Amino acid sequence: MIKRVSYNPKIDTGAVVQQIEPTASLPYFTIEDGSFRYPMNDRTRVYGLGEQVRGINKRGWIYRSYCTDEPFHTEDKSSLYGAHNFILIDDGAVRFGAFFDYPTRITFDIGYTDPAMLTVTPETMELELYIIEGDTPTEIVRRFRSLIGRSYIPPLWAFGYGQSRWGYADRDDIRSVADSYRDAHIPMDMIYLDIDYLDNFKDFTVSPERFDRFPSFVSEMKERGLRLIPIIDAAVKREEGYRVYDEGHARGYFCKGRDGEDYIVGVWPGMSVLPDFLNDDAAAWFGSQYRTLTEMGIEGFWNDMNEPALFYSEQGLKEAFAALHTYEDTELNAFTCFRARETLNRLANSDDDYQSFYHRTPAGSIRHSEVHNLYGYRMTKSAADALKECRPGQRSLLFSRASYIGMHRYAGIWTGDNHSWWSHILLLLRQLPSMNMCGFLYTGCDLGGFNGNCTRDLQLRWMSLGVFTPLMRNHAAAGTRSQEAVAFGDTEAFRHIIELRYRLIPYLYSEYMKATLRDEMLFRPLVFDYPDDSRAVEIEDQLMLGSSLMIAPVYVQNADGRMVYLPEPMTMVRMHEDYISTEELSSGDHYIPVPLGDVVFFIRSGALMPLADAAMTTAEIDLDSIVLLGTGRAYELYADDGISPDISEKNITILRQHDAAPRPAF
Ligand code: MIG
Repeated sequence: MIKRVSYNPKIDTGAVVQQIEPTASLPYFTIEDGSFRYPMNDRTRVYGLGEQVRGINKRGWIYRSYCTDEPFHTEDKSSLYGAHNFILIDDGAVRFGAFFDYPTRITFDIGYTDPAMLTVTPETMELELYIIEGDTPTEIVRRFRSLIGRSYIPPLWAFGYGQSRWGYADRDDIRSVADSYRDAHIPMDMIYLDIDYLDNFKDFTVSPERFDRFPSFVSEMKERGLRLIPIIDAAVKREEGYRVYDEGHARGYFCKGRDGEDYIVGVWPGMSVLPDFLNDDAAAWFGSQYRTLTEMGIEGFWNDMNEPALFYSEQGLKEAFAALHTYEDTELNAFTCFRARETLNRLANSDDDYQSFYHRTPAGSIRHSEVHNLYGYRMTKSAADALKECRPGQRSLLFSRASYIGMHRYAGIWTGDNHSWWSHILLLLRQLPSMNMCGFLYTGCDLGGFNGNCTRDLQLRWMSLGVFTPLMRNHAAAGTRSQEAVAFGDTEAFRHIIELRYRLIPYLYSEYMKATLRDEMLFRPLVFDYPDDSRAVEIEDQLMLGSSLMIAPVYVQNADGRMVYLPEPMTMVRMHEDYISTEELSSGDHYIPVPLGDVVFFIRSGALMPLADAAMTTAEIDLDSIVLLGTGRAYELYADDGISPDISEKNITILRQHDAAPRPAF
């Protein structure tokens, strides 16, 4: 059962696809001082909130949905790039989900102020609240997911491995990345282009010096089995004579300041304007610009800086310089010195700016700060809508940094600027099920860490988790140590791990498509599958993956293995170099040795999983090579052409152990 309580929101966020008649009474919560309150007992667990800091059970902290370009994903933060306002409350006796469909800042105090109180505080009461009931967390999530609509369907090739780095400066850099992987016999499907490919950071341009004759470069790479995936930033450079700016400006498609003029912000290209993605015409116009690149052979994109991230605004900068002048020739003491320094730091992503520009929405002019969390969503929807037109009959790869629930129907997300820290392996693990609850299935993080310097062991361990995430991409910030699979000397261990990824793709693709068709989670906390197991409740460093697997990655430096809890007897699968071996284990606790470079995972009792031969690209994966591992009898393999937009249960074939397997083709 889903109940909707409506508090007359200003605009339709577009999160929900089902029509639900509003009910008058509010179940479970009481309202006090503009907050929704729910008393928690000792056993209450709270899940959800998607891309956030901290654990799978969110209890014991205060979280804020406010799309933020946050470069430090530490546990003292409250907001990252996404705004995913779904929580699932389970206290044993009472179980329900709550989705606060609200386009701007909303706070979830989950036992932070009062350990026994859950308090949800939106800025204003103008929201839709959906209460989702069900007997189990799995059922509640399924109902919620049917409320918000089917998740984005990536092409098969998007399950391949991708190499990225901010700082690949020109065609030769990209060629040498491709060559180095080929020479080391490491599979790969994609190379990403960061802002370096742009002409002066201008969207929908390609540097004529560094990437001239781009279309022929795109096809050269495609002949090698590699797709180039360029980045698109939200802001557009203000430069007369730059077609995208001129068109958008003439048609009034950029966000306006109080004076009715284009609001000027500073981002990568310098002084820039913000496309008004909440205006349908402006959004359609921006989306149509992607055609410039699809016509050059591009089939996928990543959308960045769409919180929107602002370095400064023209106005803010003026004020800051004026303020700094007042300190000139004065003797700075501790306080004034810090204040002076803060004057510049405060310029980025400032609330003053978010309150100073406006969108022309179907519901009239709305101040950005009132719809902040929809900006990245609408940018990415504009791209998805346009890609459907530009590339008819074909899926595209698309993922975004900022997001709101609803965007999951159009694209995936990556988890932004993490660090080369061991703790961020675990952070990804914990974000995965939470993002899945909110509909985001195509996800992954910058493997090896974005900021900071990676080490060989960190990258190997991180990739050993990355082989399981739909988006498997190695990405790093400019100026950091190289962390490609070929960057640490001995490449063999990396080759084995990335080859394992390609061997797993029939499983990952099948589970992804089934989860999409059936509104299920790909990654689940153990307690969702073993609700009566009191140990499973506490486990936050292992996950269920799809119908057959459990994963338990190593995330501690210098560890040679780890403790793993098996809620039931399982088949342990070990990849050691090129060899796959299996071993039956009893339920309970086991110390599992996992030498660096080995990958270990577990198959549930009575389940099977397909494993194919390794391949150099997704196009070369041979389903005829599939072997079935595990103790089950049958496996539902999903296989289609990997490109057509429509997916269907009809594409499922049952593979049986000991039968001659049917041979569908990708
Ligand atoms: O201000 O395009 O999260 O992946 O490499 C940094 C440069 C802008 C942030 C993205 C990151 C990307 C970087 N971008």
